[in-house]
Amino acid sequence: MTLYEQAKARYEALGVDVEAALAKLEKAPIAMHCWQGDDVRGFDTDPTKPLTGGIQTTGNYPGRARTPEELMADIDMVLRLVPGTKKMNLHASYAIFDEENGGWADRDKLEPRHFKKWVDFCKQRGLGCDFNPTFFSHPKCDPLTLSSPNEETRRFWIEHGKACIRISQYLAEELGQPCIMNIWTGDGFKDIPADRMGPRMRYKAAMDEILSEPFDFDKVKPCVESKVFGIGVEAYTVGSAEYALLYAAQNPGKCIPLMDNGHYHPTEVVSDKIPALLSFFPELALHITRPIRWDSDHVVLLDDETKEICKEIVRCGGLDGRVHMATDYFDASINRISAWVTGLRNVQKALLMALLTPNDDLKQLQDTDQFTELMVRQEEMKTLPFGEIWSEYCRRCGVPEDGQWFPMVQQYEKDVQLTRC
Ligand code: RNT
Ligand code: ZN
Repeated sequence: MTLYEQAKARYEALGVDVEAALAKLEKAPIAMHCWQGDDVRGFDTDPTKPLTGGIQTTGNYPGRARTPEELMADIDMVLRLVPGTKKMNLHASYAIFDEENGGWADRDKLEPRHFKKWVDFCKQRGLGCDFNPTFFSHPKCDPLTLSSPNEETRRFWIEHGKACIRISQYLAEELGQPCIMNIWTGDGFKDIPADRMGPRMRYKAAMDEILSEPFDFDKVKPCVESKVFGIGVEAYTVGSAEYALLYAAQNPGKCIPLMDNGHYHPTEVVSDKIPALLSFFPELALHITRPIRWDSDHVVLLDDETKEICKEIVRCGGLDGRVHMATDYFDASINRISAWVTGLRNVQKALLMALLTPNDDLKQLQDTDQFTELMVRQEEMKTLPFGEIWSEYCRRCGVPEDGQWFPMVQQYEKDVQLTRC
């Protein structure tokens, strides 16, 4: 018996169908955020200007992708090292301008043609693509966007949102997979506001206008992402948790809620919110990240909360299309490819662990008040030979096992990334 077969037998003794788990995981799409590769800078504004919107990358590790070609090459490297079904996740600021498509266009004037190169990239690799309007790092942030009291500012950003709906529809149609289009703004105030409701009413009206742009909800899934605070907007964010959740609740068939697990108070957990939301919403979207003390967007580790989030995704039927998963983190202090790969592989690992759990049996113990046995069984799961199943999964997906991929990143860093300085 191989090590895999031995490990498989251990899980099967607990009633787990290992083959079914592997097959299910391989099909579950995870959207890979393009912005880990270049520290969220994009290609449409001056890359030397700092990020705005309350988000921040820290670190100046060498090798940042500076052009679409470099970013695509880096993404290709990541795709080779991460098992399972990936899709791309682009921000509008990653529009590619060239002479053929008329050169630079401002965000309110973006068109599908500015994403044609990404479509070609995705088609060649069989990937779907998610999308995000970019309401930050732009001179038209005053600093508010969709909630600005300035009519001209608001109009500009509404037009951006509508343009992004059209681009999302184009991506979905070209690639034959739904496009999750996430609306997040960093709108908020550093200090105690005098009017908390006005900005929210303006944001709501602006969202209504954006979503009045025609789209097919089977193809384009607009989301709204909430946040508790950001750097420079410590006192108040317009798109708070209640605001975003209720906006989505009031717009069924038009908007779904997106939870980023860096966007809550430190003792709140998204794992518990997943079943709460799925009790009401047919679908929800996630940004999987790792907050340390605040929304620091650290690389996702195989930590307890990541595992718990993935357990809830699996148990609540999330892999059957109800939960749209995406990663969202940006670490500029380590090799960016390694950051991407580590986080994406960890999401895959946590999902596999959840799929290798005898969830029905454990539920049965809970429903029959057998909490002593439930604790023992759950604890014993933790020392099963998971690594052998994971290695087998990597082999079947044609990607390197743990221990094999990092030397490839080191080589790529030497050959490619370090020549960029
Ligand atoms: C910011 C939000 C948002 C961004 C990306 C770049 O706190 O999490 O999702 O990280 O859109
Ligand atoms: Zn996010």
